[in-house]
Amino acid sequence: MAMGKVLGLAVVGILTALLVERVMVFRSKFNASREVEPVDLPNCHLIKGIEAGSEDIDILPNGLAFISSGLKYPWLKSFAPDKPGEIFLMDLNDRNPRAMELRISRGFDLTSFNPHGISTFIDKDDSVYLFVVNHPELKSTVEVFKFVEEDNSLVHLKTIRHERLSSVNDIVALGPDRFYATNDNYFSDRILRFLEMFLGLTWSNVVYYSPTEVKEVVSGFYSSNGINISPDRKHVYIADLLAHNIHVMEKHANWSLTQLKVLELDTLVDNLAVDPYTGDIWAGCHPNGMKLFFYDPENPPGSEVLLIQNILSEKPTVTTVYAENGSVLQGSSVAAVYSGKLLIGTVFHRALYCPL
Ligand SMILES: [Ca+2]
Ligand SMILES: [Ca+2]
Repeated sequence: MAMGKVLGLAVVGILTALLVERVMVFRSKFNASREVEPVDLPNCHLIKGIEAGSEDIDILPNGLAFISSGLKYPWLKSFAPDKPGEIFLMDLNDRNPRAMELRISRGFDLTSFNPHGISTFIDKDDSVYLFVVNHPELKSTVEVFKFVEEDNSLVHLKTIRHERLSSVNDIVALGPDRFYATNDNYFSDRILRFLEMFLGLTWSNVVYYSPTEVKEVVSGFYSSNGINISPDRKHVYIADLLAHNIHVMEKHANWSLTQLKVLELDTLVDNLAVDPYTGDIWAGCHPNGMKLFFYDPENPPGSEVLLIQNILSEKPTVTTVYAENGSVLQGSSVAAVYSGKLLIGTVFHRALYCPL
């Protein structure tokens, strides 16, 4: 056989081996073969009026819950692709809490509203600010609203755009004008995002934003997703969706972050909620990422809620509070509690209310 043919065959062989290896790593990053062991909670019910997602939920210490709904995002299903997104409010002090759509002040472009991660901030004067990651035309902006409880409305204060905020997934507010944001991918283009995930690039990061300084504070994630802060505001928690873990970071006076530890889990961790009273972390997780990203109504993505206690200790406790195969709730992305009531939100499906 000619030398050229042998070489050609060797090259094809090596490329095939590399591709097979890539596919296997990709499948393990997406937990492609995992099926959930169901963990049931009694007396849960689906929340009326939420049909096209409840990707992120943030509950104020007084029991008012904000819910972002209607996300349209590359590689993700939408049940209402032509309907603008919305923000719902639920008062968890009510005996039978209902989800009510918040009115948004005039002058804000509602038709392209595509809300994703959210975060609240309570100022010294008790003003409540709601920060919302928005994807108008699939770009990334952060919208800052002031919540006016008297008339159930959000007054739009400003739109923040920045080249470092290129593919924002979630944010955690640090003040009325500053936040940390996760960029879940380096690329925002649909095909390039797929390649980024397929090749296993760790180009995803976390950015600090303020009016005077914008900087990358951590990088090297496969896909940084949910971000939140401890009640004493000393530690920041960052979920890496495709690495199946949560990074515990120490926050410094200049807003830089250094890593204290990483908690490894067997699920794709999405948003993180922190109980303001106990400091417990509630994680909305995707047991099987393949079912989430390649949606099949016959075999839908399931839901999984983890409760993480004493994360700073030697042995944090991880409890599966709820797990389900998608016959009730598809693609849980967030879980948050207030006074014995649990809300579970999803990327594009419905939302669940569970008394604990
Ligand atoms: Ca959030
Ligand atoms: Ca998220």
